[in-house]
Amino acid sequence: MTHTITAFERSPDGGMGLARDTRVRWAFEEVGQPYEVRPVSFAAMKEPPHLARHPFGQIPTYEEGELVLFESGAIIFHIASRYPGLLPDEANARARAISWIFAALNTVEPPILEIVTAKFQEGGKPWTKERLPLIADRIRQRLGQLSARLGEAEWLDGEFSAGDLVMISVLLRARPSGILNEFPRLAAYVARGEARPAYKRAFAAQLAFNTAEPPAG
Ligand code: GTB
Repeated sequence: MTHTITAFERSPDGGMGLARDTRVRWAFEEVGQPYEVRPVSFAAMKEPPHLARHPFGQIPTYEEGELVLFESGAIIFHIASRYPGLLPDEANARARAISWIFAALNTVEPPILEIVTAKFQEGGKPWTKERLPLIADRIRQRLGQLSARLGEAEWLDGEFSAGDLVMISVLLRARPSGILNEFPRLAAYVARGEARPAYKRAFAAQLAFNTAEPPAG
Protein backbone atom coordinates (compact mmCIF):
# COMPACT_ATOMS: atom_id res chain seq x y z
CA MET A 1 0.00 0.00 0.00
CA THR A 2 1.40 3.43 -0.96
CA HIS A 3 1.75 6.04 1.76
CA THR A 4 1.48 9.63 0.57
CA ILE A 5 2.08 12.66 2.73
CA THR A 6 1.75 16.33 1.93
CA ALA A 7 4.45 18.94 2.51
CA PHE A 8 5.00 22.61 1.71
CA GLU A 9 5.83 23.07 -1.96
CA ARG A 10 8.68 25.18 -0.56
CA SER A 11 9.10 25.30 3.20
CA PRO A 12 9.59 28.86 4.49
CA ASP A 13 12.61 27.55 6.42
CA GLY A 14 14.34 26.67 3.14
CA GLY A 15 15.01 23.08 4.24
CA MET A 16 16.03 23.47 7.90
CA GLY A 17 13.66 20.59 8.60
CA LEU A 18 11.41 22.51 10.98
CA ALA A 19 8.12 22.03 9.12
CA ARG A 20 6.10 19.14 10.44
CA ASP A 21 6.44 16.85 7.46
CA THR A 22 10.02 16.16 8.67
CA ARG A 23 8.83 14.34 11.79
CA VAL A 24 6.52 12.17 9.69
CA ARG A 25 9.31 11.44 7.21
CA TRP A 26 11.48 10.46 10.20
CA ALA A 27 8.83 8.03 11.46
CA PHE A 28 8.65 6.36 8.04
CA GLU A 29 12.43 6.05 7.97
CA GLU A 30 12.57 4.55 11.47
CA VAL A 31 10.08 1.81 10.53
CA GLY A 32 11.61 1.29 7.08
CA GLN A 33 8.51 2.12 5.06
CA PRO A 34 8.67 4.00 1.76
CA TYR A 35 6.49 7.08 1.29
CA GLU A 36 5.63 9.57 -1.39
CA VAL A 37 5.33 13.31 -0.95
CA ARG A 38 2.78 15.52 -2.63
CA PRO A 39 3.81 19.19 -2.55
CA VAL A 40 1.06 21.69 -1.72
CA SER A 41 1.28 25.43 -2.31
CA PHE A 42 0.00 27.91 0.32
CA ALA A 43 -2.93 28.70 -1.98
CA ALA A 44 -3.81 25.05 -2.66
CA MET A 45 -3.79 24.34 1.09
CA LYS A 46 -6.89 26.47 1.51
CA GLU A 47 -8.78 25.01 -1.46
CA PRO A 48 -11.43 22.28 -1.30
CA PRO A 49 -9.33 19.26 -2.41
CA HIS A 50 -6.81 19.84 0.38
CA LEU A 51 -9.44 20.97 2.89
CA ALA A 52 -11.11 17.60 2.34
CA ARG A 53 -7.88 16.02 3.62
CA HIS A 54 -7.16 18.61 6.32
CA PRO A 55 -10.00 20.65 7.84
CA PHE A 56 -7.58 23.43 8.87
CA GLY A 57 -5.83 23.66 5.53
CA GLN A 58 -2.38 22.64 6.76
CA ILE A 59 0.36 20.11 6.15
CA PRO A 60 1.17 17.33 6.83
CA THR A 61 -1.56 14.92 5.81
CA TYR A 62 -1.34 11.18 5.25
CA GLU A 63 -3.09 8.95 2.75
CA GLU A 64 -3.03 5.18 2.64
CA GLY A 65 -5.73 3.73 0.41
CA GLU A 66 -9.07 4.94 1.78
CA LEU A 67 -7.52 6.24 4.99
CA VAL A 68 -6.82 9.98 5.20
CA LEU A 69 -5.26 11.45 8.37
CA PHE A 70 -4.15 14.88 9.52
CA GLU A 71 -2.21 16.05 12.62
CA SER A 72 1.42 15.01 12.74
CA GLY A 73 0.97 13.34 16.15
CA ALA A 74 -1.91 11.18 14.92
CA ILE A 75 -0.01 10.29 11.77
CA ILE A 76 3.11 9.26 13.70
CA PHE A 77 1.03 7.30 16.21
CA HIS A 78 -0.64 5.50 13.30
CA ILE A 79 2.70 4.65 11.66
CA ALA A 80 4.13 3.53 15.02
CA SER A 81 1.07 1.36 15.70
CA ARG A 82 1.10 -0.25 12.28
CA TYR A 83 4.80 -1.03 11.88
CA PRO A 84 7.30 -2.31 14.43
CA GLY A 85 10.17 -0.13 15.62
CA LEU A 86 8.67 2.91 17.32
CA LEU A 87 6.58 1.55 20.19
CA PRO A 88 7.53 -1.13 22.71
CA ASP A 89 5.58 -4.41 22.67
CA GLU A 90 5.14 -4.52 26.45
CA ALA A 91 1.80 -2.88 27.27
CA ASN A 92 2.91 -0.56 30.08
CA ALA A 93 6.05 0.59 28.26
CA ARG A 94 3.92 1.22 25.17
CA ALA A 95 1.47 3.32 27.20
CA ARG A 96 4.33 5.36 28.64
CA ALA A 97 5.82 5.96 25.18
CA ILE A 98 2.41 7.20 24.01
CA SER A 99 2.29 9.54 27.04
CA TRP A 100 5.53 11.10 25.83
CA ILE A 101 4.00 11.77 22.40
CA PHE A 102 1.17 13.65 24.10
CA ALA A 103 3.55 15.42 26.49
CA ALA A 104 5.65 16.65 23.58
CA LEU A 105 2.63 17.99 21.69
CA ASN A 106 0.45 19.24 24.55
CA THR A 107 2.91 20.35 27.21
CA VAL A 108 6.27 21.15 25.63
CA GLU A 109 5.35 22.37 22.15
CA PRO A 110 2.80 25.11 23.09
CA PRO A 111 5.24 27.55 24.76
CA ILE A 112 7.77 26.92 21.98
CA LEU A 113 5.14 27.79 19.39
CA GLU A 114 4.25 30.94 21.34
CA ILE A 115 7.72 32.34 20.85
CA VAL A 116 7.52 31.65 17.12
CA THR A 117 4.16 33.44 16.96
CA ALA A 118 5.41 36.36 19.05
CA LYS A 119 8.51 36.83 16.92
CA PHE A 120 7.20 36.23 13.43
CA GLN A 121 3.49 37.03 13.49
CA GLU A 122 3.39 39.68 16.22
CA GLY A 123 6.92 40.97 15.86
CA GLY A 124 5.81 44.53 15.14
CA LYS A 125 3.27 44.79 17.98
CA PRO A 126 4.03 47.16 20.84
CA TRP A 127 3.70 44.46 23.51
CA THR A 128 6.08 41.96 21.90
CA LYS A 129 9.25 43.29 23.54
CA GLU A 130 7.75 42.80 26.99
CA ARG A 131 6.07 39.51 26.13
CA LEU A 132 9.10 37.68 24.72
CA PRO A 133 10.95 37.28 28.05
CA LEU A 134 7.78 35.94 29.67
CA ILE A 135 7.40 33.31 26.96
CA ALA A 136 11.11 32.48 27.13
CA ASP A 137 10.76 31.81 30.87
CA ARG A 138 7.79 29.52 30.27
CA ILE A 139 9.89 27.54 27.80
CA ARG A 140 12.78 27.43 30.28
CA GLN A 141 10.45 26.09 32.95
CA ARG A 142 9.29 23.22 30.73
CA LEU A 143 12.75 22.43 29.40
CA GLY A 144 14.16 22.45 32.95
CA GLN A 145 11.53 19.93 34.02
CA LEU A 146 12.13 17.78 30.96
CA SER A 147 15.89 17.89 31.47
CA ALA A 148 15.48 16.83 35.10
CA ARG A 149 13.35 13.85 34.04
CA LEU A 150 15.72 12.81 31.24
CA GLY A 151 18.71 13.02 33.58
CA GLU A 152 21.65 11.13 32.14
CA ALA A 153 19.44 8.69 30.22
CA GLU A 154 19.84 8.27 26.49
CA TRP A 155 16.10 8.35 25.75
CA LEU A 156 13.01 9.30 27.74
CA ASP A 157 11.93 5.79 28.73
CA GLY A 158 14.16 2.89 27.80
CA GLU A 159 14.58 2.27 24.08
CA PHE A 160 14.13 5.07 21.53
CA SER A 161 10.41 5.40 20.76
CA ALA A 162 7.88 7.54 18.94
CA GLY A 163 7.79 9.60 22.16
CA ASP A 164 11.44 10.56 21.63
CA LEU A 165 10.88 11.16 17.93
CA VAL A 166 8.11 13.67 18.60
CA MET A 167 9.84 15.25 21.61
CA ILE A 168 13.10 15.79 19.70
CA SER A 169 11.17 17.21 16.73
CA VAL A 170 9.48 19.68 19.09
CA LEU A 171 12.74 20.61 20.83
CA LEU A 172 14.37 21.34 17.47
CA ARG A 173 11.98 24.26 17.14
CA ALA A 174 13.41 25.76 20.35
CA ARG A 175 16.94 25.73 18.98
CA PRO A 176 16.81 28.92 16.86
CA SER A 177 15.86 30.93 19.99
CA GLY A 178 19.06 29.71 21.73
CA ILE A 179 17.05 28.37 24.67
CA LEU A 180 17.64 24.70 23.87
CA ASN A 181 21.38 25.16 24.29
CA GLU A 182 20.83 26.48 27.83
CA PHE A 183 20.00 22.85 28.67
CA PRO A 184 23.07 20.78 27.77
CA ARG A 185 21.39 17.42 28.49
CA LEU A 186 18.52 18.29 26.16
CA ALA A 187 20.86 19.66 23.50
CA ALA A 188 22.77 16.34 23.67
CA TYR A 189 19.48 14.40 23.55
CA VAL A 190 18.46 16.27 20.40
CA ALA A 191 21.90 15.65 18.89
CA ARG A 192 21.48 11.90 19.57
CA GLY A 193 18.19 12.02 17.68
CA GLU A 194 19.77 13.90 14.79
CA ALA A 195 22.58 11.33 14.65
CA ARG A 196 20.17 8.47 13.97
CA PRO A 197 20.47 7.24 10.38
CA ALA A 198 16.68 7.44 9.97
CA TYR A 199 16.67 11.12 10.98
CA LYS A 200 19.55 11.85 8.61
CA ARG A 201 17.66 10.25 5.72
CA ALA A 202 14.49 12.18 6.55
CA PHE A 203 16.39 15.46 6.87
CA ALA A 204 18.23 14.90 3.59
CA ALA A 205 14.98 14.06 1.81
CA GLN A 206 13.21 17.22 2.97
CA LEU A 207 16.28 19.32 2.17
CA ALA A 208 16.45 17.93 -1.37
CA PHE A 209 12.71 18.51 -1.75
CA ASN A 210 12.94 22.12 -0.55
CA THR A 211 15.99 23.05 -2.58
CA ALA A 212 15.21 21.26 -5.85
CA GLU A 213 15.07 23.37 -8.99
CA PRO A 214 11.44 24.09 -9.89
CA PRO A 215 10.34 22.29 -13.06
CA ALA A 216 11.09 24.34 -16.19
CA GLY A 217 8.22 26.31 -17.71
N1 GTB B 1 -1.05 20.49 14.92
C1 GTB B 1 -0.74 20.36 13.51
C2 GTB B 1 0.18 19.16 13.29
O1 GTB B 1 0.93 18.81 14.21
O2 GTB B 1 0.14 18.54 12.21
C3 GTB B 1 -0.12 21.65 13.03
C4 GTB B 1 0.13 21.65 11.55
C5 GTB B 1 0.83 22.93 11.11
O3 GTB B 1 1.04 23.86 11.90
N2 GTB B 1 1.20 22.95 9.84
C6 GTB B 1 1.89 24.09 9.29
C7 GTB B 1 1.07 24.66 8.15
O4 GTB B 1 0.53 23.94 7.35
C8 GTB B 1 3.24 23.66 8.74
S1 GTB B 1 4.29 23.04 10.03
N3 GTB B 1 1.01 26.00 8.04
C9 GTB B 1 0.34 26.67 6.98
C10 GTB B 1 -0.95 27.26 7.42
O5 GTB B 1 -1.37 27.06 8.59
O6 GTB B 1 -1.55 27.94 6.59
C11 GTB B 1 4.63 24.58 10.97
C12 GTB B 1 5.87 25.24 10.46
C13 GTB B 1 5.80 26.12 9.41
C14 GTB B 1 6.96 26.76 8.99
C15 GTB B 1 8.15 26.50 9.63
N4 GTB B 1 9.34 27.15 9.23
O7 GTB B 1 9.39 27.77 8.16
O8 GTB B 1 10.34 27.11 9.97
C16 GTB B 1 8.21 25.60 10.68
C17 GTB B 1 7.04 24.96 11.09
